[in-house]
Parts: sequence; C-alpha cells; structure tokens
Amino acid sequence: MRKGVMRPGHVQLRVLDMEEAVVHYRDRLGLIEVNRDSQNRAYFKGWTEIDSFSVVLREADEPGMDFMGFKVTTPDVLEERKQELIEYGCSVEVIPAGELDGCGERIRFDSPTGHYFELYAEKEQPGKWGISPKNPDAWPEELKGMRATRFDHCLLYGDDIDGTADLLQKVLGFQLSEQVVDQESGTRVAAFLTVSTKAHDIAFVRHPEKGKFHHASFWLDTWEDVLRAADLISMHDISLDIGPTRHGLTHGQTIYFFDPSGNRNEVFCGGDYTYPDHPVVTWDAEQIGKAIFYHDRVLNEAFLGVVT
Ligand code: M3P
Ligand code: FE
Repeated sequence: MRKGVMRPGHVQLRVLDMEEAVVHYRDRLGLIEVNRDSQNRAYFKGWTEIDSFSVVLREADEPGMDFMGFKVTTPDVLEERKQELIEYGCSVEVIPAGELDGCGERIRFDSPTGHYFELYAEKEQPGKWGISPKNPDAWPEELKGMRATRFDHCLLYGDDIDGTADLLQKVLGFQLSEQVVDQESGTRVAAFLTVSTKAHDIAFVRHPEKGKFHHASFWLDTWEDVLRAADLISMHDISLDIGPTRHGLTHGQTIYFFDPSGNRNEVFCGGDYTYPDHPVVTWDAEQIGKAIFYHDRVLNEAFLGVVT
C-alpha cells in the first residue's frame, strides 16, 4: 500500500574538492548548477525535474552519502509518517525549513543499515529549464555533457538490509520489486524497492559495514545516450567502473563511473516497471553475475568492493 511517499527527491554527497566536483556534476553529468548556499554546499538539478534541486554536494574529508531525501505528497502526510517512524523506533530529527535553501521542513531518520533518510513535503519549484507547464519545448538547447534528465535512485550497502527494507515497506509504503536470495541459506543478498511504477527508487546490497554508498543514478532517455555518455567518459578521462552493458536485475541499460572524489555514479535508460500487483522478481545468488551484468555474466571485484 502506497503511503504518500512520491519519489527520491534529493541526495547529499560528500566530495573532497568542491571545484573539481562541480565540473564533474555540471559539465560531465550535465546537471544544472542552481545554487551555492551559506555553508558552501553546491545544489544541482536534472533538467526535467520540477523541484529546485536534487543533488547537493558538501566538501568534506571523506566521500560518501550524508542522506537521501524522499518527497511526500502533503504536510499532513509528512506529520503522519513522522509519528509512524517514531512508533517504529527510529530516531527522528526535525530539520527546520530553509536549512537546505528552498526546501521545507525535513524529517530525518536513521535505519537498520545505518543510512540516514529524510522526508519533506515542500520544495520550491522555479519553473525554469524547458519544463514550463505551458507549451514546453522538447528540451533546453544549452544542456551539457551527458544531459542527465533526473536523479533516479541510489544503491546503498549495509548489514541489516532486511531491517531497512522492512522499515521502508511498513512505514513508507515501499514495494519490494526485485531481490537476490541465496537459496541454500535463505539469506537475502540484495533488495530493490519502489514507491512508484519504476523498477526501483532505492536498492540495498548486503555488506558487513553500515552506512555505505554504492551509487547515485541518473536517468537518460535512450541507449544511444548511454553510449554517448561512454564517449564522454573517455574524452574526459573519467574513471570508468563498468559498461556500457545491461543489468539482469531491473533490465536497465547502464554505465558506471566515478566522480573525482571516488563516489560512484550511474547513468541508465530502459528497464522494467512495477505495479502494486506485480510479483517480487527473485534472482538466485548463484546467478548473481548475470543478475548484475547480463552480458558479461561475471562480477567485477571493484564493482562489489568499492563503496564510499
Ligand atoms: C543497479 C540498477 C548491484 C546491482 C545494481 C543494479 C550493485 O544499479 O540500477 O539496476 O548489485
Ligand atoms: Fe543503479
């Protein structure tokens, strides 16, 4: 049952060198740089996104993810979910409106995998960049680099992925769309969850350490765009992880690479959709190579091991 959580709305990432990071996210990934706040955090949005930002970069000594935020439909829903998070046993912090420029009050909570998530109901909608609700043109001509259209999902690594999946399903109305299960032990190795009809809005892979970040992913429209992203990765000597290829899980067409601080990014297109009556798709852990990289059918160690 959906509970008024609409979509992944933002992710705050730590970067080692802000100016290098801005060049990567703006000129290579092709997000639009929209703001720099009083804490020197840089804000970006994809050109199809109606809210004022979706990616926030904070300069720090270590890379990784500070938190990921989901937008809910109304302030009443925000209050209801907050009460349920407290009842579930999360530690909940209320962050006042304006702490992120243009964003309303945020409800931040922890999770069994050690990741921090947020809910919020309101964010400014500047109505710029080719997404005017009146007679919109197909796309803005000034887009750069890979022309990422929107922030799509994060994949996170942590220990108690069953605990975090349970929290997201029970309190926030997420649906388990796909999973990888070790058939011998019955252990779930990966969980893909959605609040929409997308194949996933967030995903988790079991890993001994808490609170790790695997990638933030951005939507492209076509396979041609993914191949073009691969060309740009070579042109600018961006560190390539793997691809272009197809995932077995979710069936998206993808390429992974690293930002200058070592945070992994993905751009992808295509893939499955999920309605509430869809059965959970289960991959056997012994098929994990094919589940993750459908063409190579083997995992690359860096892909599994490198997290920030
Ligand atoms: C995706 C995706 C892993 C699977 C990754 C899949 C790391 O990133 O977007 O479908 O096991
Ligand atoms: Fe992904």
